[in-house]
Amino acid sequence: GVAEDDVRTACEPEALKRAFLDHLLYTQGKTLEIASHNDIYLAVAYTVRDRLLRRWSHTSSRHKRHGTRTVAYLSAEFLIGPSLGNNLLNLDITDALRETLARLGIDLDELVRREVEPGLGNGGLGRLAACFMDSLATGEIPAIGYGIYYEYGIFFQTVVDGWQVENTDKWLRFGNPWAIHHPEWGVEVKLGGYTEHYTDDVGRFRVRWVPEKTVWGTPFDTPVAGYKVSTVNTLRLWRAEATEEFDFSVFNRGDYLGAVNKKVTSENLTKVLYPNDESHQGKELRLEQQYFFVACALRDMLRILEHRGLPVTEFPRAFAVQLNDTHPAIGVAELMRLLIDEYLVPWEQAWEATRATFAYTNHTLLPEALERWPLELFKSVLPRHLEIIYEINRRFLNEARIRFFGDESRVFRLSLIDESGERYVRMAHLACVGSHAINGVAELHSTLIKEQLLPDFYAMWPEKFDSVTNGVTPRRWVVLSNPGLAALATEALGDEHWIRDWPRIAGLEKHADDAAFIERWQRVKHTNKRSLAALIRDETGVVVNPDSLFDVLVKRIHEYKRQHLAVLHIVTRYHRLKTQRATDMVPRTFIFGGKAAPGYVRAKLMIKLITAVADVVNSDPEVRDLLKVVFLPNFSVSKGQCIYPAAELSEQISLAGKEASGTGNMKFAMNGALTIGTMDGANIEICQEVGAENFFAFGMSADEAQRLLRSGYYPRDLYRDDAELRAAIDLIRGGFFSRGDAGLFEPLTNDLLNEDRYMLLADYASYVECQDRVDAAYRDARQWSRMAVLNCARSGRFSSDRSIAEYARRMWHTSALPDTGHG
Ligand code: 26R
Repeated sequence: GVAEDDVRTACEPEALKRAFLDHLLYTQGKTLEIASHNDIYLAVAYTVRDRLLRRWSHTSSRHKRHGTRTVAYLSAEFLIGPSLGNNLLNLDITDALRETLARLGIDLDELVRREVEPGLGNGGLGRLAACFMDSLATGEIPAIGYGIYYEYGIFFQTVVDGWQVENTDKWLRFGNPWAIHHPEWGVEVKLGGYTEHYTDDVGRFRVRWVPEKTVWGTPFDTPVAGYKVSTVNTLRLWRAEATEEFDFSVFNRGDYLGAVNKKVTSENLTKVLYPNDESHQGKELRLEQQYFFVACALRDMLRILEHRGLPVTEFPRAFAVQLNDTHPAIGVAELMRLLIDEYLVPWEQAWEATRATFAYTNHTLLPEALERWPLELFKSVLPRHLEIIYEINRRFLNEARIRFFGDESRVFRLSLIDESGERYVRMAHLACVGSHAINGVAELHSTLIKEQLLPDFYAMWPEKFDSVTNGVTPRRWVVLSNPGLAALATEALGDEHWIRDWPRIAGLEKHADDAAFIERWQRVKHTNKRSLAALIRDETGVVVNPDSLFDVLVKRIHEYKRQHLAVLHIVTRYHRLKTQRATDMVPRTFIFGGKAAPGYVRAKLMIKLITAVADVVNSDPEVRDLLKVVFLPNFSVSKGQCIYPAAELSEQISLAGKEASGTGNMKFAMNGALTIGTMDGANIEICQEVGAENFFAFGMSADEAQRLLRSGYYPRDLYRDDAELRAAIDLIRGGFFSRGDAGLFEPLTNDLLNEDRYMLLADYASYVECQDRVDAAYRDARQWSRMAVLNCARSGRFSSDRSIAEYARRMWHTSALPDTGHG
């Protein structure tokens, strides 16, 4: 246990005060009188970190002693959000520290509010990895998250004249107190060059990889504390540096600037996160990033194995490696390379160990998001891995030929190499062949993987395919984000067990008809809405009415997510207000947020469309309070923490079959927003859990959408036959929202009329009709709140604690190693 707490780690107010003042002086070199905001923040953070590290060292030695299987979660993204509040919560020292600092005249809550967050992820996939790290630690499952320590995270979004503008995210500018740099655990990573095949002095066939360059990877460790347990796991992110030997060799030839230049090039490797979501381009640097962190991670695991005195053949008993999408899938070939080339393990044995080690989670079905690397590019970066992939493929396809006797077309489809045109390495196929388990992230998504994405693999190995519905951590997304709701839940349920056992939130259900409870619930929601209104005013200047219905759509901007369908609905409402006496309309505030990939022109135009409609609607006096539209810039974890608790209606309107799961949908439901959504991803499961009568479902099912597409889809007919739809589209394409510039939104409207890949027009009427039912329901405030309570109370399945328990049992074959306090 944590028995021997000393002045550096004790959690009483006196010890905290001492520790804080010590850090202020001896780490920051300041006294309270001259300390800046950032000095104070850093001294507080170091004070908290000391307490994490004490537990962390206990956890590490416990894990070493017991030698249990450790989960290695490999992810190119970890979108962890701000750390201070979360660490205080999990260490259970928020109140003690708040009081201590208050006596020194310091406002802890302001430090928490102003913390800059590391944006080391794009969206759903990166945030899921962060929720999983929280649940792994809380479940006391030995785990290490491996990823990249990007110097610049996801760009900072501003909106200028209604357009997205990207700014570099210099999150490290004022220092990062949470991570500890460990240069002593650095590893060398080879890149490029060629291979040599030779016979060694005892007559064995060997391969030597002669790289073009090497880079040096060093880890930055962030301790990840579980909620009120003594387990502290590790998030280990790697930064690339130039290798010393390399610099010297160039330097010695007298080319100083050349040497420095190469150094800069090496360090470019981990400079910036690729801001693309769901759209893969074969960029060399991205492949290098992926290989870099995976090579570092596997080397690190081998170091740990050795440290524990275990032979390399024990690898799968020591580690369960989870591939978060295909971004780390090169790990399959890298582990094979390490085992056969460096440890001289025979192929069959190496392959068995590799498959026992890896499991693969798929996060998208969109064809443009599936990673494929042009063969020539792949070969130039990873020549040895290409040879190994060829050999994996040769053996695999021989197996397939026997299994599917005479079916060469199936063999062609299964191949790790796409040979239908220009040749590519198919990363999903590599991940699939090299793993013992493959899963989708919601039930529908997992079914579609089996039936449509990888049907030939499913035919070959049905037992490998599984489904784990995503989840989100109730610590960050309820306790931290929504303290009002947390207090209410604790009072109604009589204890705080629900925080670690989210299904207990079901206990709120029996209060759904209790008038006093409902009144308090409404007060909490109203307070949250006022905070969000203040944020909106500060960031956009728009004043919104906290008594209006807060209707929220926040997520990455993408055509398949159909933000423009929400715009068509808003324009329809506006049109009604201008042409009819629509006096019974419920006042609404439509709140949008989300980033567009910088190169995704169409998505950026969607942002411009939202802001253009907002400008017109918000300044039209005739509309009064009935309609307000805001685009809140730079949607992030911090913004999410303000937004989800204030939302009343959660917009989840992707075309059915396109959104793998969605996780924002869960954050909304937990905070008591009702969902208006399609039968897509985890929406289906949310609807099942909360009951169809508490969920606004609309639109085609995935099946119906596919059938319509196959039978011939003619969006222009829908436009012709629906007067309201026609009016909305005509307003946009006529230039009404663009000062008469009819050309501005033409790329969008023309696409809707002619192709409409995501079938907005097919779902439009159903969506608008459903929104009218939302109005009707909102008019009865009591009844609405009752439904909101039921949404929260019935969200028990959507905690990431449940997801992690499923992975642990079914994929990782590992369980909790709790700290009993007896060593
Ligand atoms: C550029 C390319 C290779 C790339 C493709 C896709 C880069 C990043 C992504 C992000 C994808 C994989 C992603 O975030 N998918 C989301 O994962 C969430 C967590 O499982 C799901 O909830 C969400 O539905 C899905 O879109």
